[in-house]
Amino acid sequence: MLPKKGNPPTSAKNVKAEVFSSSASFAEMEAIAKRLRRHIITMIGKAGSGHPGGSLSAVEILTALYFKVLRHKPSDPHWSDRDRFILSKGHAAPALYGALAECGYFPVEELLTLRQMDSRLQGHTDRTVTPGVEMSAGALGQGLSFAIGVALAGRLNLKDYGVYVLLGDGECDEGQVWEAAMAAAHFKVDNLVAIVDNNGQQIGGWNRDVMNLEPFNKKWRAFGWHVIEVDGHSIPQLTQAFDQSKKIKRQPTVIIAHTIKGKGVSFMENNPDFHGKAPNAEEVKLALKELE
Ligand SMILES: Cc1ncc(C[n+]2csc(CCOP(=O)(O)OP(=O)(O)O)c2C)c(N)n1
Repeated sequence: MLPKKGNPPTSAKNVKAEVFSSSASFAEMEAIAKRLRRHIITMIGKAGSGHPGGSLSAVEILTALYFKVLRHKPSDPHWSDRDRFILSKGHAAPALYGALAECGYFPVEELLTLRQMDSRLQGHTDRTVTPGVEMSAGALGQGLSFAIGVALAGRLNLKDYGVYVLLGDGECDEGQVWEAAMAAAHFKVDNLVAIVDNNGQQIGGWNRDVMNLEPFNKKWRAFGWHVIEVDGHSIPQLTQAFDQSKKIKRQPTVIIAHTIKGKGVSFMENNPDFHGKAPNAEEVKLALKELE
């Protein structure tokens, strides 16, 4: 099934029918971030499976992008001048679905169909069914390469769109990430921004125990990238970093966003058990109470 073009906006409060403008205040974006966390807990709890930890850590990054940085049109997901957002860590699909629904790509109520048969919202992203999803993902390590292709296509087609790609830090264990990092610098892909959700953990625990990435910033710099480090839960710092990235020419930018896995729910924070486990009914209740 092909994605439906021009889905009508939903009842969500922040929906605008045309190009999103950058008018949301920081306070409004913080409120949106809280709603995204509630969506993540509710939809994964209902589905009975999914990845809460790495979805919750990415919430402010997605909020800043979708409500401040990206030029996009929820009423026309295929608009050719849109900025592209590519979720390379495809298991964080619930966070992306929440942001897309809040923008009006599809109804917020549809979030409750996560992972059901025939739902447009599968456990990992599928660009052929979900309005607003740019890449089918789930096999880690591929999004940066994909994003370079999209960015170079923009350059060839004389388009001025930006390409933003979100990677996990554990995902950066993949060799393909570093081949892509080399290629982006070599081809001076300056319409590309990579964001690393640097929550310090992956599926099997702390990165420092599984595969140490440090000195992470120096690695990116050595590969020819402009590096910015921010608190990945600070929407002001994130938006400032995205602003700065637009001024960097003839070099790709990476934003290393320091985050907490499971952010916002005390018993999920820094708890690898909730990497890929759904909260049970009691845990959903507790989590939603914390997110009031
Ligand atoms: C190629 C590939 N290998 C293994 C997996 C299984 N897997 C899913 S999530 C994950 C950990 C990813 O860690 P990270 O990128 O840090 O994600 P986050 O902690 O932000 O959820 C792994 C190994 C996968 N999806 N793809």
